[in-house]
Amino acid sequence: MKILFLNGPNLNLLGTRQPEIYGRTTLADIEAQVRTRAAILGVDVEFRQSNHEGQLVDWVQEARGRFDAIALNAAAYTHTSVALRDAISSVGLPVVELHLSNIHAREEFRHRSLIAPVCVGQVSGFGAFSYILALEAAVNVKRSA
Ligand code: CA2
Repeated sequence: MKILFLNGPNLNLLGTRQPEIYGRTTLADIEAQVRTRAAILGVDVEFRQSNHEGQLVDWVQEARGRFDAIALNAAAYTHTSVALRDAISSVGLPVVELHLSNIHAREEFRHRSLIAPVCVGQVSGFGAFSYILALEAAVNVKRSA
């Protein structure tokens, strides 16, 4: 089984700026943690990050036939991107929405996720552990299908 992790804009800055909100863990640290858990679960993972909406749309489209599920931290595009929502709804793969912070406990504009209705579920608020939970959820969705 192969799970694709996609990360949206500014997540490349994790661990280097605003540690009071996003912590001191870098995206590379998170990837290492996910890889450790993936090995235990016996699944392959691929990790990507882009600041560009179109690139994320391309990656979602291209995942069909190459991956079994997607774990997606769309970052700010969560709240704005109809294009990403349309890509998710047509890819034919389970997509797990994930966030480091609890988007429902933050500013009003973060409460609405345009992608939530086309994802299998949402993990939000557990910091780096949200990625582990999203991995577990994606594997469970596929194994119980
Ligand atoms: O909590 C999350 O994972 C978010 O997806 C993070 C996004 C935010 O727009 C979403 O509402 C919730 C922001 C990611 C920006 O990450 C930074 C990391 C360090 C410094 C600055 C930004």
